[in-house]
Amino acid sequence: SNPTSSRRAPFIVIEGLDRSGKTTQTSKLAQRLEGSGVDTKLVKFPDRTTPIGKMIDSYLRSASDLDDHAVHLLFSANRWELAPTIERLLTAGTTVICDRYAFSGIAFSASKVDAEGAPLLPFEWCRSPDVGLPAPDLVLFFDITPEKAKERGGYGEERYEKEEMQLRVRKAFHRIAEEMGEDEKVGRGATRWVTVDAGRGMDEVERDVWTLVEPLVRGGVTGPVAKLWT
Ligand code: 2DT
Repeated sequence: SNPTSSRRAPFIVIEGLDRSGKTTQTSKLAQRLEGSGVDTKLVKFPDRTTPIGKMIDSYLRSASDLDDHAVHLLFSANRWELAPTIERLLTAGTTVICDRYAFSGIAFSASKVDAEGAPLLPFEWCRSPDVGLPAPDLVLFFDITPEKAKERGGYGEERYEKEEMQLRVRKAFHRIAEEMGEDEKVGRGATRWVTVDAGRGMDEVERDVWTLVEPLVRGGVTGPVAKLWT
């Protein structure tokens, strides 16, 4: 068999905290790739345009209420509904750049607490519905201190955009970062996790992102798309 026939495009996820500049950098990256002639598809989760995404959107804007378990599963289902498309794109040679993924799914849901401050959803329960999703080849985690985030102006109006919640989310992301960096048992598999200091200037961050992404895109990836946490 021809070894080059199994080469495919990389799946790159950008994760991070609110006010980290994640969305700006994600679209800059996609534009820069396209500008250099790389076939690129930018995706974002939650994808609020699908029927499931519309339920999520309504929940996030507090226009509706949903059980915490139910909305967690909707976020996951919103990824699963796009999973075959992502896999098809990668195999066809299109680089997929993704703004948020399953790591946000865990970090936010596992950070929800009751009136006494006790977690509402166990960490491992939060992970399970996303096990087996297409695994990213690279995750760039945009980390920013609460102080720096504050300097950039207040959070928005949506349900999770509260300081206490954001602090817990950051801790949850750090737990995930540790696992993805070191723990073979959770099956980080082929995914490379890199923490990016997003508290720096926009140009500096952009330079770092490009240095990490460019070689991966140029070289492509060998073998099929891996399954997350398996
Ligand atoms: P945006 O501000 O990026 O649109 O995100 N979230 C996101 C979850 O709680 N679970 C998930 O699986 C995902 C992808 C993060 C809207 C909010 O939704 C949160 C912020």
